[in-house]
Amino acid sequence: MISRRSFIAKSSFAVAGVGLAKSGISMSSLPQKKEFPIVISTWNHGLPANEAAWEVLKKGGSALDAVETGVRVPEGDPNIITVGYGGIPDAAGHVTLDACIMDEKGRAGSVTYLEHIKHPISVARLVMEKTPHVMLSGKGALEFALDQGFKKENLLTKERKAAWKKWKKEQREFSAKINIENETELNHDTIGMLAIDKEGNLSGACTTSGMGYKLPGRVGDSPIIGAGLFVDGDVGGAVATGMGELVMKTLGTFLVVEFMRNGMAPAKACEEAVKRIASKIPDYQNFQIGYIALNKAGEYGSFCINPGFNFAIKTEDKTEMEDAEAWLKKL
Ligand code: SD4
Repeated sequence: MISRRSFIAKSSFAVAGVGLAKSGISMSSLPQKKEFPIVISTWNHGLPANEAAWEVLKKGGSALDAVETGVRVPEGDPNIITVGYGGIPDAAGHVTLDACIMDEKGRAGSVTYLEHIKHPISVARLVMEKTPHVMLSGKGALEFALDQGFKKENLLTKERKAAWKKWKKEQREFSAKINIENETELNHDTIGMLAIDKEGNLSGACTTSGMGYKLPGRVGDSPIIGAGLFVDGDVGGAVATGMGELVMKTLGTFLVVEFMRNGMAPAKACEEAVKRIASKIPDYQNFQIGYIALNKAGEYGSFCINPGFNFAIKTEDKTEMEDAEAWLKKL
């Protein structure tokens, strides 16, 4: 189902990492070389997204431009069926998208329940830059996007429509599977990305089509500042993936950043936020949540509820995937 540790070996870390994986120690819980620029993002689709972000960062571009550019890659890819164009629709067959973006100055923008626009992250950025608001939703978000020159498109691909019809015919109900949010059993979900640029500024982005076959009208954690994404320029940032309801009930990424503010390393802060879910949500074992975090010093970390969550890291001398440590040791 998932490659446990699919390094694209470029650094000596890769060799060390295999041994560490066997010993159950995540590399990001160990002291790291602090280096900028850096970009990290969730799941396997983080690798190509990081590459696009890196093109911006290596030329001295801003972290904000980098995260927007990076997450636009899965948004535009119809084969990534949990983000943007080609995303799995809701139970009524509508592709409804959630996204948000935040920078080191504490500026934030978000769109929820947005239909017909391929790149919700870019709309979220314009909400941040061109309006006095943080969040636009549904019809209003669409009207804003069209006013800003975005093109109205059909986001439901032939394949997703056929799969939705089959799902409907079988009269199946919405159900969340750990690590898998689609019937093809591929490992790809929401993309959350955090980057630090050459200047040391940190930004984050998060974008998704949400849980497949969700109830019409449902909005998840991903566009909610403090739930799906939070950045504090003095401390660091965090993003979340998985069953958004658990993140919303615990304001997960805000919590991770607060733990880092109080001195925790990123991996430990993610672990404590997962433990908060475990202590507050009775049936948490049935769901996946993965957090990744990056502090201002360029140290990163992750943690998840169930094994199977991984994330992508890109620096000058590293291009790799890392498995997050899990609170529950077995699926
Ligand atoms: C949501 N958090 O809509 C998103 C889904 C997700 O990996 O992250 N999937 O609840």
